[in-house]
Amino acid sequence: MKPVQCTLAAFALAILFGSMNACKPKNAGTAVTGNAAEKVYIPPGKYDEFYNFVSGGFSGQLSVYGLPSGRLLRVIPVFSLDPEKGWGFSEETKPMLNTSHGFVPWDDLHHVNMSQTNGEIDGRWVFVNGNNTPRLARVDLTTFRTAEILELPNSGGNHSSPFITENTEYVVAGTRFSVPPDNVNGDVPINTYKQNFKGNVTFVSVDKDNGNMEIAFQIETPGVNFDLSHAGKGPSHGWFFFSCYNTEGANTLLEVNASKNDKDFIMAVNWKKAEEYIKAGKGKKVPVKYVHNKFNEETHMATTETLREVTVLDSRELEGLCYFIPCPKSPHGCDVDPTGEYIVGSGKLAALIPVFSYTKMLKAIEDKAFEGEYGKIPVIKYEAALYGEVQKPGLGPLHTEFDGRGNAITSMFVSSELVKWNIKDLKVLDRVPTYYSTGHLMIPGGDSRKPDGKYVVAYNKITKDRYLPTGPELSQSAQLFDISGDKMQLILDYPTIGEPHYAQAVRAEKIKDNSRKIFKIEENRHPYVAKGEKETKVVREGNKVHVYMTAIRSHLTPDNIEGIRMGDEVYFHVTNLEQDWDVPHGFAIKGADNGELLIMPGETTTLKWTPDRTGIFPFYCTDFCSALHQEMTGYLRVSPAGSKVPLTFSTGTNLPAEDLPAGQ
Ligand code: RUQ
Ligand code: CUA
Repeated sequence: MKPVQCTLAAFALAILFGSMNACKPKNAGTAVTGNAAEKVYIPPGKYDEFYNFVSGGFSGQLSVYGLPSGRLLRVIPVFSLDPEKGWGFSEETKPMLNTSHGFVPWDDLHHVNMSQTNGEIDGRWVFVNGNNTPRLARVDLTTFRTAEILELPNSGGNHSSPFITENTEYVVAGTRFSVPPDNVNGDVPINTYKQNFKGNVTFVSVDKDNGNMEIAFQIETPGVNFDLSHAGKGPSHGWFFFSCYNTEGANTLLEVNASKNDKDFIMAVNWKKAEEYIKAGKGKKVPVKYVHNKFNEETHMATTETLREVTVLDSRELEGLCYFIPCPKSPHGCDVDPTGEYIVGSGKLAALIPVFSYTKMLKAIEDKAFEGEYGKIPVIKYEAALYGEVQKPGLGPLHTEFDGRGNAITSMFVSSELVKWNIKDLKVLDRVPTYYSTGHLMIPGGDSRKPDGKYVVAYNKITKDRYLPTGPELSQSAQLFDISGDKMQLILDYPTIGEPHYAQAVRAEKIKDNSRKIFKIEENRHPYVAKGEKETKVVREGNKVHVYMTAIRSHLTPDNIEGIRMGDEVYFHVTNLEQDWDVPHGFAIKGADNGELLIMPGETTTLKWTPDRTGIFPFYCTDFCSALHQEMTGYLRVSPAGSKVPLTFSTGTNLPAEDLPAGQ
């Protein structure tokens, strides 16, 4: 496709013909200029300045890049199976992917929000959302592993999530799809949307010490689609803002029927008020079913708990809880500036960006400057809450981040560009083309009270001609811009894993020294641990056989196992005895239909294996751990069901008869 200059007409055509990505900037081939290479070059052996946590979109994982180099450091499986780490393959991690619908090993991970203290990113946890089967996850930044996954009831898609308050009191989850609540009969005609479908936003509390999540309460709302959100901060701490579309209540052909209203809404929620209502017993206990999965670092095991009740507040009955602010044309991003005073709504189909004032909103509520109600919730007059509009910013504004110097940068999906504007006078200051169709953008700390306004990264949906072709699917990309001067300067362009949506970054110092190196073997409380080779054994319990195995450079104990029979279920519980940083061992056995294991120092991990034939089955370590890694192997013998071969196991002693000393 030839790049075309974007005009409003082209924009309209793009919408009409369903190709929202039809507009491409001119001179798409423009290369980086000047001293760009120098600005992103990290010499071998030196560290990056920032960790950048980037959503993997439909791949369900989270990836970690260094900035400014753009080097991929890690992929963290969350709502995904990962053969690199055995995530979702080991018996210990499988429960993490349980839901009330059963094992759901794949989801659509969009947004990343890091924990904050006093409005600053503190480097403790990253929260991410599962968009399809509604879930929230918390990743621990000492281990770079998913520590917890919480399912969300009364929701149908969890897009407006996970956004947090300035002291990580709450993580929120607004449902993308309104649906009949879980406790009513949902077997209703789809075209009764307006009567039967309800919206819902969930406030999940986070334990200050260990990060554990719990649903504090939900707020039932009229049936709109919640898109994105951000918490108030500073003076507006205590409020949450959610963008909503489909205020038309359409249930079919939304691209037309949910795009009719000139304005949709930003919903302002007074969550301090919600807390008061909860205290006063105004919440209704509602029967639901959802699961909560937690990984325990001492037992090295995940557990699933099924929960059956939530407390729901009714936004239509409880005064002062929710307000709607009209916002032009299907708002997407909903972003609050570092001072907490300005709320930016990005209407994807709007030709301007409205900026609302928190102070004016409060005044409007006090003066009852309402233009009416929507589903019994007061609608504040647009002008009464509006600070001003950014005129002609570009086409298809999606998301806004802040540089901490009084400026905002907004991503333009349709006109493929980043646009910098001043928050006070709402004047556009600079624009740069992106390649192409930018979704989210990210400034380190750019949604916090203290942005680190040195770089902005654009996360692009389409790369077309940017990289070597790779078949029908091309890579998505990230583009790094230096924003320390007046003009944004493109300095790096690199492909990403999966489809990046939101991302966050933080100075490396906030994380790197807390990085965990090993699990202490003496603290291992796995029920099948072997804390030394002396504790290794093979135990038969009916047709279940438990192998307590250890791994250390460069042998597995036991490495000869006989007496396994057809019909057995064999559990290899492998403990890595190493107590050194960066010395994992792996485990694989021929015919395992269940993948392999990767075991960190001091950890125990289990592979379940069911032999499907008799014979000899080699097993081995899959991680090249020493010069004698190729020797880190063993054999297992499978005999027919009912065989009399005794159960034996050993390492180093099962020698051929002719090698044995006389008399043995
Ligand atoms: S949404 S760009 Cu979830 Cu904007 Cu992705
Ligand atoms: Cu252990 Cu290779």
